[in-house]
Amino acid sequence: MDYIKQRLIEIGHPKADIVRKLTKEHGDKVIQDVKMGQVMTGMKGVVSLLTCTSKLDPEEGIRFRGYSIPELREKLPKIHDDGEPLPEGLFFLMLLGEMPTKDDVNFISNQWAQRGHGIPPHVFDVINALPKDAHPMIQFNTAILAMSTESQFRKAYLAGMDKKDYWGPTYEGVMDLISRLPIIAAYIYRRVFFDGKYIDPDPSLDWAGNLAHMMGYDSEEIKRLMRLYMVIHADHEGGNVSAHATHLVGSVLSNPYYSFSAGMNGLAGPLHGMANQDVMHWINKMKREIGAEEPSKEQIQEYAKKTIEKGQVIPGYGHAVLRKTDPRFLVQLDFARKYLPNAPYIKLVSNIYEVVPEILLSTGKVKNPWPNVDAISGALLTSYGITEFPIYTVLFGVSRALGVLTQLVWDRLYGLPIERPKSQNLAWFMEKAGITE
Ligand code: CMX
Repeated sequence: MDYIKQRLIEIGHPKADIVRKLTKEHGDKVIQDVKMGQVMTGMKGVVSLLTCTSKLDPEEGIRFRGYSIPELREKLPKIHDDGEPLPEGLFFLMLLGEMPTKDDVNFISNQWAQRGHGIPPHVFDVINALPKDAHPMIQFNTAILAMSTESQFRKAYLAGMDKKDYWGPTYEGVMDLISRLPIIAAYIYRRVFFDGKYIDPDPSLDWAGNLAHMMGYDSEEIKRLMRLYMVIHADHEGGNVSAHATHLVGSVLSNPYYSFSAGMNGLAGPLHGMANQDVMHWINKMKREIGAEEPSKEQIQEYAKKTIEKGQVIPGYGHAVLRKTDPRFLVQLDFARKYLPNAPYIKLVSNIYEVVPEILLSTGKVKNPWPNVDAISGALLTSYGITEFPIYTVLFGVSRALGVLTQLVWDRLYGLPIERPKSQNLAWFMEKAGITE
């Protein structure tokens, strides 16, 4: 058994005892009242999930095991001192709750490099059977499901396994799956946009650097961007759709591939991860309709107002939890200002940031008028020549695997049971409200 699994046992088993104690000895404790409005608006604010990998504060934004994004940028191991943190380190931190050393990061990097070779050939056949113009998220998710033939969890379950041991084969599946996602993502990218001219992984590169390399980008700056991108999109607590869907499906002991695939179906929605490409569509449509490469702030204002009047959302703005500018937006802006001070799309995104919040506020209903992670990520990728918008959500998905699959390992370490909230019909809610129609 490798030292990470050993450490998971040392840390995880006492925590699983606490979860059992909370259930058995404190199960009747009331922790929260739930309001009618919370149920009707997507369970906002209802505490109903146990997640330790990250915590989202409405004002401050995300913290991963207690560390903010600026702190991660400072403390997580990097390849170059002035570079960006390695996602391998964030995975270690989320998994074990401990800041990794360079050796820890190298261990994970090597594990993923080795395990990446194990993609069975039928997975590529399955991708190739899809039309080339099938959205990359369809191809990505189909490949994830096709890879579940490799699931060690199902084999171990059928062989007969103590409940306490479920986390072990889950961890193995999670490590395999994460190692293979960049290869799958790059394969889809090269298949759809570069006539199937594939690029082999470079064993000397880290996980995110290799993704950039296999996509066809070898500059150090793009690799830095990819590392940052993979870190900031990795996790956003347990209640976001991709995390919650992964957890929900995982709660019936579906293997990590099925569980993650559920999360990726959720990520493909325009109100979640698909927003990153919708932002670019919105910007380009605005440029076309206005007939200007660099629309003025007044023109952006007008266009944003029109979008709202048509009953549409402005992609990249708003959030179900956040009530301030997303720190994931700010860190990307910081990166852009350092490396791409004159990029037209970054200037445009900055101008949009200056005018759109006021317009959203003026609607009187938008709870958070500020930009989220998706408001700028596409502009950054585009500025580096990665102009194929449909791949953006796939990149988000590769990163999101780090968080939601770590959560899945912990779900199994804690021994969490099947998730089964209660639903009621409309008459029940009307009776509670004391109304008849
Ligand atoms: N543009 C226009 N209207 C918006 C808006 C936006 N960016 N954000 C919210 N609103 C509207 C909602 O549609 C809702 O309108 P109705 O009352 O008419 O239904 C109203 O404002 C209140 O919504 P809210 O409570 O502020 O926001 P929700 O928690 O319901 O939704 C989110 C959050 C992210 C889905 C929403 O802000 C949105 O649609 N944003 C645009 C899409 C986007 O950027 N999604 C990515 C989020 C980050 C991610 O997961 O990747």
